[in-house]
Amino acid sequence: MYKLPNLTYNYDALSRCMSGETMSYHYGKHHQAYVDKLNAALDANPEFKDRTLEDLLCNCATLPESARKPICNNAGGHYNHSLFWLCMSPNGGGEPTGDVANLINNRYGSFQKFVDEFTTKALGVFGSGWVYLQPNGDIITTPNQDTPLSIGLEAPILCLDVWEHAYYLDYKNKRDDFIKSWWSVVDWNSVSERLKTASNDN
Ligand code: MN3
Repeated sequence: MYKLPNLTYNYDALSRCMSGETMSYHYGKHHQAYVDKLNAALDANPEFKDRTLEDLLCNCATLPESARKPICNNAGGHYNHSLFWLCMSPNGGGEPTGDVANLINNRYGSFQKFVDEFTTKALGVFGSGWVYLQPNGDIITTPNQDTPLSIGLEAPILCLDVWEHAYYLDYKNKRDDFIKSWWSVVDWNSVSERLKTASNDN
């Protein structure tokens, strides 16, 4: 049985970017719904119950047609949101240092150019989807709740939810204002930990 991951901060702890109301709906209702529907999909397809979340996502294409959508969409929603909460902290913001700074500067020239590129991609997501920074420095997007794993890529080290439910209560239709303020809560320490894990795995 999948469960919501514990948050390491209160609902209103990120209020310089997202209100407590948004957090409580986003985590308590939207993320919870992906967890509940994933569990229901696995109840209906018990032969996949002992697979890990990552294994399900990496092998979406091989799941039988009837199980694929309910398992992959909801496993993706659970995976994406679990990562999203880790990418933010009340102590976040500022600029990365160390290996993350090197990755970004080598690839984009400066932190600001990286922010501009990530923002452009985030604004370019048509409808609902996600933006990711990959361990190799690529910035990629997925539609809906697809994940990098489900398209054969490595686990991302940073992600941003650009579904309307992530910002509509606080910013209405202004996705650009949401993205601008999101940088003030990004937890670069957690990004750095994931980059280390990715380098060790390779
Ligand atoms: Mn969401």
